[in-house]
Amino acid sequence: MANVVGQRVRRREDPRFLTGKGQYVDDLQPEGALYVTFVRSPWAHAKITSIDTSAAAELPDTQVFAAADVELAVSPAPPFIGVDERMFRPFLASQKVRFAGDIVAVVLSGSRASSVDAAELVAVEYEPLPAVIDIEEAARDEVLLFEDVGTNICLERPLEPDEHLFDGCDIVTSGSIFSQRLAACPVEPRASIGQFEDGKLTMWLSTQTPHQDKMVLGLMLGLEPDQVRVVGPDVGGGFGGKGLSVEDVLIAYLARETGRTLRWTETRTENLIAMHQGRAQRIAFEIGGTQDGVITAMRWRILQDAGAYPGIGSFLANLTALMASGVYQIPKIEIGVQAVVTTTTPTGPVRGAGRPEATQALERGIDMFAADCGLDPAEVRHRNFIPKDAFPHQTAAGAHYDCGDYAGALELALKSADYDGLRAEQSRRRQTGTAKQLGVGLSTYVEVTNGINETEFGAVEITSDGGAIVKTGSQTQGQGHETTFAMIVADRLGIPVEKITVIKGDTDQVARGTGTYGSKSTQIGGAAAAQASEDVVAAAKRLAADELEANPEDMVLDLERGQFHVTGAPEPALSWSDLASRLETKGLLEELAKEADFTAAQPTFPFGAHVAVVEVDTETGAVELQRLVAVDDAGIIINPLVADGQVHGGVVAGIAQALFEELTYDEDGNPQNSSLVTYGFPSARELPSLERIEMVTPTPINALGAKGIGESGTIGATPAVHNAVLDALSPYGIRHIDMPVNGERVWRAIRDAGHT
Ligand code: MCN
Repeated sequence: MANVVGQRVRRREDPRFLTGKGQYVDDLQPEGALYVTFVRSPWAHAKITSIDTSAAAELPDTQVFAAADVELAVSPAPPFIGVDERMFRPFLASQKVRFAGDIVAVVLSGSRASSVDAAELVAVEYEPLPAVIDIEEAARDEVLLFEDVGTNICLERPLEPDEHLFDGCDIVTSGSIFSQRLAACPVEPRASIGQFEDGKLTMWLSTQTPHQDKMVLGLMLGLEPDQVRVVGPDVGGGFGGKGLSVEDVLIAYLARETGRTLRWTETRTENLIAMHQGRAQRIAFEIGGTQDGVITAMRWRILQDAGAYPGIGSFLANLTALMASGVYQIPKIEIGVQAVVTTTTPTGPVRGAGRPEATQALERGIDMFAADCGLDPAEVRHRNFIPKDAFPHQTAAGAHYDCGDYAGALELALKSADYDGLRAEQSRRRQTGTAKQLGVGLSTYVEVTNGINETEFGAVEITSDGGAIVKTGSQTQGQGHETTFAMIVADRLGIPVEKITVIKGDTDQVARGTGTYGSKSTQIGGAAAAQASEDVVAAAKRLAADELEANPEDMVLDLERGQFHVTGAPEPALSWSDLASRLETKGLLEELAKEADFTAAQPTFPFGAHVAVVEVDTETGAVELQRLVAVDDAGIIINPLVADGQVHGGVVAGIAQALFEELTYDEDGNPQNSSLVTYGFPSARELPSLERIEMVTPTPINALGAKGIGESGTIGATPAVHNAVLDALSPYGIRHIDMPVNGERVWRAIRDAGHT
């Protein structure tokens, strides 16, 4: 049963999901639980003058808590971000609210309906303050969110501009890209259940990071590690949005305080307002180079919206800065980073998390620079690629790339898309003057996975029937780990996938872990499982040798048959089940259980090239995406079927940013997209069939040769589509339209250019 890696094995978890048998937090239905409703501020920025919970608390089986009733103070931002602690988020706002959605009280009641009714009775008086939703305005510090801090700037890496940076350049192209605010929008919203029994807290969470959640809950509640258990059952999507939230900590705390089991499942509206949001970053860029398209210098000023309380969202701008050089050899790069607080929902990671922003600015900038040089955008990319033989490669932005073949990826994408044919069709349409103009957009990208180079845990144990159990610190939210981790182990043990069980997401069952984000699970969690498998095989060879009275050095594992025998003598042989049952009788089966903690030497850098083809109706502004050709190289692919799914999902998210999705606030800070009617989540109707082309450049960084694939599509697709729309409009002299480049924006741009 060896060599299953690389095969299109169907996801083992799908029958469960497709037949409605998935077990999500809300399915757990604990007996006698109280339902939690959070009372949230309707104001973006206001002083709280009074909170009266008495009417609500009079309802039967109902309890109400405001800031004065809880000992939890603030939710600290991770220390590595370096945020001023006066900007930490209070669990319950008491003096001031800083976004529409800030929590002012928590209601616990016997039913979902009575909990919502009671929340309506909590009377809060506010004294409104001016909202600040625009990042440039926030940076001017005219309206302050934290008066005692005296500035809205929460993180800064100042730019010290070199006035000679562009000396000698024939052309300096400048522009600015706003990567608009997005929602992670998992199909399953956030949900948690908290229970405190016999001195132990158990939290069932819809989460990406059970072990980290356990650690933080312990710290916040003053509990020892053996007093906290986090269980992440099936998770219906996370997309970067699901870790331990302030809501979860409040539920844990109140479960302990009240002695009652508490449950919360947010509504879609609550999810779109209160779960952290992504992107919300502007990059002002200058790209300088020669007339023949060689880039020699670049300057970026990054301004990141942290939302009301700075956390990971502000830190992500550093990841953007790290990836500024992209796939290009740019000798001189200068970057300044600022993050500011605004009276909006706090920001955090959403699929791509900091890297899409870099690719969007760089790839749009390259197209503009190519236009200024009068050259084809593909040609300019070719003139600036880091060559295939220059790896490992350190960029001027500070990234250390493992391996790559960027020119190869673009060539493959152009050939697959028939680039020359597309350009010919484009010029034919331009000549005929038809309203339906064609746009062809390119993007070549490199991204970083396992970006902060973490360690992941994996354990493998042989069961008495000769099967295996894999325990992993990674936590699947739909990525298919139950299949791919079993495949990784199957290939090393020679045990069929069907006999391998993957256990994840329960801190009482899995010793350690970091969780799933940054597309790192396979390259570190998978590598840990592979390492543990190899350690099991080494132990098994020694024990099989004892059983067969042979020399351990002479033992081999026949991976096809899953049997141990002496080299060159297939008989006598011991299968895994023979060996396991013999060891079990001797009380030695646990010798076939091994743990590994895998740390890589550095992150990996997946890359690729996307080509988008759009048809733009120049009379109505309507944009129709006709083709999306995606070449994504994540090294050795464990399961191409799963990777296809990851790329499809990722590419759709990328297309959605370019064309459809955007979270906005009105000038008073009211969220404008609090349902899926007003948030432009696309459906299959808006999308063409995607064309995925695999390219494989194995990484030397781990034994699997694997890089991450979970976010690549999101990073590559957006600028390809954005560039395609602007390519269609280039004859009108239109150089920029903000994303999402929807029909209205395109129509306005054409009108403003004097062409309607
Ligand atoms: N894989 C593979 N070969 C590789 C790399 C990965 O076969 N060379 C497989 C993996 O084994 C895994 C899947 O592809 O089954 C994704 O693996 P990986 O790239 O390691 O990423 P993670 O498992 O760490 O997933 C995280 C990534 C992120 S950061 C977001 S956001 C995201 C994404 O995955 N959120 C998702 N994909 C998602 N897919 C679903 N369905 N739901 C989400 O919330």
